[in-house]
Amino acid sequence: MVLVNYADRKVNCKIVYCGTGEGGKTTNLGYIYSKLDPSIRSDMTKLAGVNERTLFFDFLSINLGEVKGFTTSFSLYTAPGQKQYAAARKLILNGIDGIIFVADSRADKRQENIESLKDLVEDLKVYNLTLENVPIVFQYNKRDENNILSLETLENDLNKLGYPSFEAVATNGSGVFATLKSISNLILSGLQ
Ligand SMILES: Nc1nc2c(ncn2[C@@H]2O[C@H](COP(=O)(O)OP(=O)(O)OP(=O)(O)O)[C@@H](O)[C@H]2O)c(=O)[nH]1
Ligand SMILES: [Mg+2]
Repeated sequence: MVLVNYADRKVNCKIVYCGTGEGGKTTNLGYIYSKLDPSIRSDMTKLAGVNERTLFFDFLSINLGEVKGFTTSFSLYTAPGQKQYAAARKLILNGIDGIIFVADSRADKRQENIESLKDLVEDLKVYNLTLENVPIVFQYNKRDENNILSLETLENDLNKLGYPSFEAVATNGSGVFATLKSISNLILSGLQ
């Protein structure tokens, strides 16, 4: 649910990066942080444990300026992908307006991607949300790796509803802003 403050004419949208462990969610956020002017973004909060794996979430806020007469900001979060952090993963979905599902393109991650999406569908039910009623964009990350799944396989496995999807190499930023812009457009176009 997009938080709209009519008195102050402010809109805040919550976007969560979801997907399998080590798929590149934190890397996406780090790239966005590194490229945006400090005047329009917050500091990046990282709650990471060993090996930089996300424990609870990462957070970055972006001020987009005026959109349709409202001061608009995005709160970007990453969910922890590791299996054992199911509770944190569920909590972070509270109040979301859009999801970026980061899939790991490597062939040996095929099942993990599918399971991660299945878990997401279950977690969304807690908030009365489904893949049909919450905007989602898919990002097929790690396209620079050697043994990767074809786009067709990834689309068939994950994107059955035909949402926008992007190839990415988050480590060099390729596809990162295209993905973010796409979910922003989906959310803002739903806000009439
Ligand atoms: N080759 C390659 N490596 C990547 C890419 N994106 C991320 N990585 C690497 O994959 C590893 C995991 O990336 P993270 O961004 O920490 O993954 P995550 O999805 O946040 O993982 P969790 O926090 O455990 O859920 C890191 O070593 C990254 O440098 C990519 O596009 N290509
Ligand atoms: Mg992470």
